[in-house]
Amino acid sequence: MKRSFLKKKLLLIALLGMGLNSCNNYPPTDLTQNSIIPKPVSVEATGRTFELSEDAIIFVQEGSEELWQLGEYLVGIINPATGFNISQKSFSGAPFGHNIFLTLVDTISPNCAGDEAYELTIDEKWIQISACHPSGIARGIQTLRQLLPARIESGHKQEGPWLLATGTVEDFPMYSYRGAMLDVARHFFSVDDVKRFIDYLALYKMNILHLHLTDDQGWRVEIKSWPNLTLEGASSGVNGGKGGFYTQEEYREIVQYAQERYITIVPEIDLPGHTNAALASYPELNCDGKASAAYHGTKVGFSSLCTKKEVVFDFIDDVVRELAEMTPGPYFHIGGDESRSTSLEDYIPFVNRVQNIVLSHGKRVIGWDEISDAHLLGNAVVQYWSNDKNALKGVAQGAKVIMSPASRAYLDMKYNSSTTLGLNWAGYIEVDYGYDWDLASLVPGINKAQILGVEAPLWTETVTNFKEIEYMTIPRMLGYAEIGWTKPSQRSWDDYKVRLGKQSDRFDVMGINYYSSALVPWNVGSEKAEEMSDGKK
Ligand code: NGO
Repeated sequence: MKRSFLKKKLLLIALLGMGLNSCNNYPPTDLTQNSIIPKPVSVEATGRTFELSEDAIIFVQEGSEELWQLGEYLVGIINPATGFNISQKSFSGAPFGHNIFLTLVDTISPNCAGDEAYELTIDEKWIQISACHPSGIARGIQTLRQLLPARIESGHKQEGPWLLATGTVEDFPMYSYRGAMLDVARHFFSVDDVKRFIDYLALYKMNILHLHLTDDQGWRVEIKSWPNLTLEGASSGVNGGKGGFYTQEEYREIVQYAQERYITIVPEIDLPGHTNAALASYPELNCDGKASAAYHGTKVGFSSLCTKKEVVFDFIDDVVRELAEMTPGPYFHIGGDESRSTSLEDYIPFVNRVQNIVLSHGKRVIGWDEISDAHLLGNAVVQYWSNDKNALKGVAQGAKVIMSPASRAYLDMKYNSSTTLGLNWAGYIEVDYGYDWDLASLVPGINKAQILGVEAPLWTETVTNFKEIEYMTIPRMLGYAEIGWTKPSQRSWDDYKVRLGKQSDRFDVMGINYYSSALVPWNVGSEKAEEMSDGKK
């Protein structure tokens, strides 16, 4: 009895939702009325509707293992909520039937700008995602996902129909590095938490997850040649947090999960400061040869590896080697920030030597903007977070810059004075303030050609669980995704806030604990979505 009443109620709500929608776009016929984030380069509508039905097949162009895996990923997006049993098959040739096609081509319109360019065509009969590289197909799949009704995000069967407006999306990113950072050192987060975070990045076409793996409060990744790092150094956390670490197997699992979503993991080992956890694990890394005590506070700048000892460089070489072996991406982050207990005289040769170690293990160096004091080698990258002069010094040495200005892009800054989580040393970052700026006009002297992209770091001194990660990250992260992808001339807060508001249905179905800023016109349909998530939130 109760069940059928609930069913009827759901149906009524669904019909009501459709009724509300019919005023604007139901059934959907106008693809330009989409709410895609990041905003695509171009969207053209052809005025009709495609219905995804249970007899659809995902046809994957034959001969590409990567495409086959992407087909599998798309099946995983579609089947749970539709209740369909769609499968994938290899094919070559022109699209037909009511199917979805993933196709690699030599060129697309406007061109194969970068590896992530794609073209999505929704015909009345079929859907096709074409790209020059599998990474373009991966991004196109996320666009298709965003065009499907929000209830596609539900892990269990929902009522259809599954309708999409027809037309074409042509798209490619402005910057090649678009990411977020998760500090797993101050508070530790499980492999499942990291995977969920990766899922959120993927949905908005971010392609980098920087993991801040070590700090004063904890060492979070197993290094087999230096076992005490995790036997001792992983058991602490801020305010007596229980700590934890990733075994090498778990780290590889994270890397692979990210890779399947075309996201690169950037591991960071913060050096020579922010190293108390290492100094507590191995006395020989300290200048006085005595192990330091575990640290549970939140002060910065008090620790330093003994930069004059050879054993310190043996240690770094082992750590970089083991991590580099498990990291297929091109980057290795050496930290380098706030080394207030290391004199500049010691800091410069130290950073120079560490860069060589990283290069010898085949990786490209990234460091916080302070590393520009050293002689930057190879194609080092400077991550700008607070000091314009440092970033400019890096640029003067030919380095590329990742833009992570604390006052605009730190996910741990409070939204406003009533936000309970987070810090405010760099100011408050409301959703509009986090969105409304441009990478290439923030620091005079640093322009587009010198910028690799954008990264939004989430430091976790005050963030203790995944719900809190969500609250600080969503919705600001979507803004950084768009800043990195979409040309400034195509972006405006007034246009963005409407598209952002329409994401709330999706957030609700996904059970995301987001910050519902009063500046955003959140979607009126969200009540319906909440019902469908079974009150998951
Ligand atoms: C700084 C500091 C981190 C803090 C963070 C807090 C950098 C690069 N170093 O950013 O250790 O956790 O601020 O906002």
